[in-house]
Amino acid sequence: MELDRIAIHDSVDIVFPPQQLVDALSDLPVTVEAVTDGASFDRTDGVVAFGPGENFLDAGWVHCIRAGYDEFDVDDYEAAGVSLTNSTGIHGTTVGETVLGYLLAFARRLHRYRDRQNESAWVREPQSVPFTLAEKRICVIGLGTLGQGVVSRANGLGMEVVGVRRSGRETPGVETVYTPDELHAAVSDARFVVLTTPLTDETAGMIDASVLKTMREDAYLINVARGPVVVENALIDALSSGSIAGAGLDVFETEPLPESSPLWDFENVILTPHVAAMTNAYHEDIAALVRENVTRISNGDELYNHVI
Ligand code: NDP
Ligand code: 7N6
Repeated sequence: MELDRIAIHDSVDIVFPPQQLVDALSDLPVTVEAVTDGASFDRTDGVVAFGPGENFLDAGWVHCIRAGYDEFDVDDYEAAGVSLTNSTGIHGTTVGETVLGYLLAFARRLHRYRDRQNESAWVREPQSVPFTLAEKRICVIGLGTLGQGVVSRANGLGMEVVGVRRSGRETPGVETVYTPDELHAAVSDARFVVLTTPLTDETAGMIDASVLKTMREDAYLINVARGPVVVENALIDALSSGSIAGAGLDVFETEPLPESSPLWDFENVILTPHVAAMTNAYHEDIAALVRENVTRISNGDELYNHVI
């Protein structure tokens, strides 16, 4: 492919101002400019965007600034002969630290003390409630960039780490790696079940009522993957009946989470608005990925992180 221009689509603004990426790539030997919806493209254009957009199939290459490219119709890209690349590989630290935050808050009760601080209330949790993470079992479902970011931090806390991955491949820091058909066995004795898989036909609805029922009553579900990996109504039922202890949720079936969702009202749920990966350096990580592929395009090499 011949590359003359990189168009930074304004959909990236949900994560960083487009101009930050324009500036970070300004030394490239191609035109780099911000564009909005309605812009037209041709086969010499690369487009950097948050999600799918108008006229993208006219470009030569589209780079998604997210790891999860589930909103893109991959078949359309293949049929149009347009390269699609994603941003897996950059979120291990951000999401790993966010998950660590949920774990520490639940164990050390920080979310409850913040609730009470809002009411100027000096009230201690019952003695039986706080616990430590050391030696507790965590099950990480999906052992790629996000999963390994969680695993290394859980290792650092002295937790017992098990996991699930499609291939069942051995993974550093994970004592037992299960395959998806062993999901119930994997979650059954874990105090924390952390979801770090892509949203695919296989993972949609993977955490359903039967999996939630298999989890321990004192277990927490953490979802930093995609909302539809969990059957949200089944989760609400499990939280209402106390069949699990709580949940840390960054992603939801519908985003933004509707005001009417019961999930807002559980004191044992920590909700974050799809920000587990947010960082003021996000544009730098994207710039490095784009730069790598500009080099590969000029050398005629296969694109890094290519989906299509
Ligand atoms: P990776 O491709 O690095 O890792 C995906 C992992 O999921 C792999 O270990 C893979 O197994 C495993 N997997 C795939 N299918 C299944 C399955 N059916 N059952 C169990 N494991 C499975 O992706 P990332 O870690 O970079 O990102 C994962 C997802 O997290 C993204 O697709 C995105 O949806 C979400 N995400 C959310 C963010 C947020 O802001 N909340 C930020 C970044 C990502 P194997 O390796 O064996 O094939
Ligand atoms: C940007 C979120 C992904 O899939 O959804 C995430 O990479 C990105 C803060």
